[in-house]
Amino acid sequence: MKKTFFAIILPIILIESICSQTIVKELLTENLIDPVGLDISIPRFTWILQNEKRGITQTAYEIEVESNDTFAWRSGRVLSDSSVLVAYKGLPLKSNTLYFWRVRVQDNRGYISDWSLPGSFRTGFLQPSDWKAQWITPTLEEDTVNRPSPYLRKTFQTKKEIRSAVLYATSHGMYEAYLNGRRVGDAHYTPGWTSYHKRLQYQAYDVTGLLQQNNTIAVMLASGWYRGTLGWSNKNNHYGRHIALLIQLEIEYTDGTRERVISDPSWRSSTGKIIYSEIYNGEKIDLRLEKEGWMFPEYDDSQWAYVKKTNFDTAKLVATYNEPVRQQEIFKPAAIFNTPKGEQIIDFGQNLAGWIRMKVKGKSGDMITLSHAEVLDKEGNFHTANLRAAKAQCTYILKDTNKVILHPHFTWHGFRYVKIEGYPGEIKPENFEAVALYSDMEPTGSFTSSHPLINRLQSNIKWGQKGNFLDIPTDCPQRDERLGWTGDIQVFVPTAVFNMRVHNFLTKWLRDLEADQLITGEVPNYIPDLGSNVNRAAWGDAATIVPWTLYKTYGDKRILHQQYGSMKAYVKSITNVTHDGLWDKGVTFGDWLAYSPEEGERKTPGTNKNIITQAYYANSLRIMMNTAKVLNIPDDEIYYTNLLEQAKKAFHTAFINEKGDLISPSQTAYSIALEFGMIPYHLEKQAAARLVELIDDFGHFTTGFLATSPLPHILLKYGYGDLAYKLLEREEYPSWLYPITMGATTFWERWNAIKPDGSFQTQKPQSNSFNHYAHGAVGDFLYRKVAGLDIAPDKDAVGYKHNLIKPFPGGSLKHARAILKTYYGTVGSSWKLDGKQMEMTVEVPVNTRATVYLPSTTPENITEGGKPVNTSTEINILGQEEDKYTVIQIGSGKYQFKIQRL
Ligand code: RAM
Repeated sequence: MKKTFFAIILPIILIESICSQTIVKELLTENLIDPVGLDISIPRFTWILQNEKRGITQTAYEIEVESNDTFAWRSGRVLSDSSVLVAYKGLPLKSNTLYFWRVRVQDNRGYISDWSLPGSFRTGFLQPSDWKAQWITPTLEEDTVNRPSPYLRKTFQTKKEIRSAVLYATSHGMYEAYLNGRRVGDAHYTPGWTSYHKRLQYQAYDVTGLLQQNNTIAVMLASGWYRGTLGWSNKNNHYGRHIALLIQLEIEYTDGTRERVISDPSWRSSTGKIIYSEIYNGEKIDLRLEKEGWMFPEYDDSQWAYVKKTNFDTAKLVATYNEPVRQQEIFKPAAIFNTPKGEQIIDFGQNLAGWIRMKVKGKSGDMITLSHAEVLDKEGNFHTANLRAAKAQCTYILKDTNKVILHPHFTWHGFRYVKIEGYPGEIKPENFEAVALYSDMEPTGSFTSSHPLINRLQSNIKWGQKGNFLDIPTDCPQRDERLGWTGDIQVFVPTAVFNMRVHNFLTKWLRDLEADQLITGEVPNYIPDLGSNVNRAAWGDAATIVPWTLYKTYGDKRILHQQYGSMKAYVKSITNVTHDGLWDKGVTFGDWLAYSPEEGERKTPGTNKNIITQAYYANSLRIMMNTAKVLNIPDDEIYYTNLLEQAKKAFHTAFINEKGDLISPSQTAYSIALEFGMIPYHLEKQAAARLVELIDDFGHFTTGFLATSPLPHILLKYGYGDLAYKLLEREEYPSWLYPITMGATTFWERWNAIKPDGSFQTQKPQSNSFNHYAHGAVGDFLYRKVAGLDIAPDKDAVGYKHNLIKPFPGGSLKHARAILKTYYGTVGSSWKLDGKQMEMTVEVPVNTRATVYLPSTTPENITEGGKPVNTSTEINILGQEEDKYTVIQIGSGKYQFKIQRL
C-alpha cells in the first residue's frame, strides 16, 4: 500500500510526532480480527488509537482498501472523530476475495500517525449463485436407533502451485472436516444453531497450508441440533430426518487460474468409530470400528456406499457472523476420590460446559464410561437427577494396547464431577483434563475488589456466561434443555456486555429471533424456536432490550436498523391487544423463581402479574421511542412517545391506590415499577421507601429473575446505599453470596438449589440447574456502581465515546476496580479507601472523554498526580453536584486522584 496522503501538513508535525506519535492498532472488520468469509456488502472498520499523552482525539482518518494490488477504496482525508464501525464506501466487493486495509489518522494536535499494519477480510459468497456445490446425503441404510455418525470422503488432485485455497462448508446436522488427516479449522459444533429452515450458516476456512498434490477431504457428520433430541420432551428430527453436507473448495493457483472441488454424487460414505452421538446424551466411540486411514488419499473406499443429492435453498445460506466455539480453559483434576457408594470420581473444581480429554492404555474391548454431574448430594454421592433425561455420558471401547487420547466430538456436558467406570488401571490425574468449550468471544471486562466472596461472585458470573454462551445464549448447559431462553438473556445482557464482547454473538442470535418471530410479530419463548409459546412479558422483550443494549454498548446503529422491523412487530403484537394502553391479557412467567419459602417459612406477598406485563410493555415502548429517535424516524418517535404516556397512565390508574402505593405490596412490584419509571415522579420517593420497608421486613430480597438485579441500583438511586451493600454482602440464604458459601462455582437456577442443611430443594427437584446465568445479572451493578464504570447518559456517549466514572464505595469494601476493553481501548475505574482519603485511578482511552465524579465538593481537597485538581489545565471542573461531588471532565489518559473526605 502506498503512502500518498497528508503530504502538505506532514513536515510541520514531524519533529514533535516522533516523541508523542499516535499509533493505530488492533484493526477489526465487522468486530473481528481478519475475518474469513464475510457476506456483508458494506463491512465496517474499527481501530484503536494509542498515545500516552492526555486529551488525544482523532480529527481525521484515511482508509485504503485493496485487493490484488488494486484499490477498492481510498477514502481520502475524512474529517471525522469516528474510529469505531466506520462503513466501507468503496467499489462493490467481490465474492471469495481477500481484501487488505489500513488506516492512518490525524489527531487533535495536528499530528498524523503512520499507516497501521494492514488488517484483512475475506469475503464469502455474496450471491447464492456462487454456490456450485451440491447437497449430498449418505445412502447407507441407517441404524435409526443409534444413528452412527456418517463419514463422507472425496479424493482429488491439485495441478499447480497454489496461491490460496478456501473451503466453504455447512451441513444439516453438525460436521467436522479434515484435509489429508488434518482438522480444518478449530471450531466445534459447526455450523452452529440457527433457525435452520430460514437461515443456515456456512463457515469459510483458509486451507492453503493443508493442500498437497493428492488430497482427501474427509467429513464426519452428526445429528446435532438439526435432527438430534432437543427440548425436554425427548423429541428429535426438529428440522428434518436426514443429515447432509455442502462443501465447496475454491483453489487459486499462482498463475491466476482457479479450480473448484465440490460436494456431489462422486463422494463416498460409510460409518466409523462414532456409533452414537447426541447433544444431551453424549457419545459412544468404538475404536474397533474405525476405518483406519480413511482421511488419506491412499485409502481404498471402493466398498463405501454412494451418496445422493439432496436439496436446500442456497438463498438461505449465510456466512457465519459470530465467533466459533473453541476449546478454552483446561482444568486438571482437583481431587480424585471414591464416594460413599463406591463411585470413582474426579472433581475438576469448576462447573463448566465442555468435555473430558482422557489418555488411556488398555486392551481391545475394554469399555470406559464417563458420566458427568454438576454436584454431589448431601451424602457425597454422584448426583444426576437434575439432568433429567440427559444421559450426559461418554463411552469408549478400545481397539488395541496403544495409548490413545480420547474426547467426544459433537456433544458437551455441564459438569464439575466425572464418574469413571471401566478405566483400565489406576486413575491418575495426568490422564484426565476437563476442557471448557464456548464461543470464542474476546474477554473484555474484569472486576476485582477487597471482598473475596464478591470476587468469587464475579468469577461465578463469568463462568455462568462461559458455560452458556455456546453458539446461542442457553439457559443451562447440562440437562435436556440448553435452549435460548429469551427472558434469561434479556436480564443478563447488561452484565454479559461487560464480561465479553458479545456483539456478534448476540447479533447473530437476534437474526434468528426475527426469523422465528410469528407473522404477527409475537416472539417465541426461546430462540431458535422449536414450537414454544410466545410473547411472555419480559421474555419477548428480548426483542427490544437486547438490540438496544448492543447499540448502547458498542455504538452500533446498524443493529437498530436491522432489528427495527422485528422490534416494531413485537411491540405492535402487544399494542394490538391492549385496552386504553393497558396490557391486561398478557401472560408472563412472572418474577421467575423468586424466593419461595419452604413449608413453615413466612410467605412472600404476591405480585399482580399485570404490573409486570405493563411495566415491561412500557419499557419496550420507551426503547422504541429512543430507537426511532436514533434512527431519525420522527413519526415513529411521536407515536411511541404517545403510547408510552398512555401506558404509564394506564399503569397508574390500574395499579396505584389512593394512598399512592402499588396494589401489590411486594418487592417484585416495586422493583420493576421503579426500574422502568412507572411511578409518577411525586410518588417515587414514597415507592422507594416502601421497597425498603419490604426488604427490611424480610431482612433479604424475596425476588427472582426479573426483579432482583434492579434492586441495588434502585436503592442507590434513592439514597439507600447502605441497604444495597447489605444485600450485596449478605451470606445467608437467600442472597447472591449464599451459593458461594455452599461451594458454588457458577450461579444456580434457584436461590435454594442447595439448602443450608446441604439437601437439595424439594419444590421442583428435576429443575435444579447449577449453571443458570440469570441471577448473575447483578454483575452489571458491580461494574457500573461498585467500581463506577459506565457510559455517560448523553446520546453521543454510546459505545463508551463518553465515559461516566462514578463509583459508590460502600459496605465493608476497601477497594474495587473494573476495566473494560471497549472499541476505543481500555476504560478503567478503581478506587481505594485509606482512612479519610480516597484514591481514584481512572483510565480513559484515546478519542474518548470522561465525566468523573470525585466525592468531595471542595476542589481544594482533591489532587491529581499530586497537584491540586483546580490548577490542572487537563482537567475541566464542571461544578458540584448532589452536595457530594466535584464533577470534572477529562480527556484520554491515566489519572490518579486523591480526595480528602470530610
Ligand atoms: C426454564 C428455563 C429458563 C426460564 C424458563 C421460563 O425451563 O430454564 O431459565 O426462562 O424456564
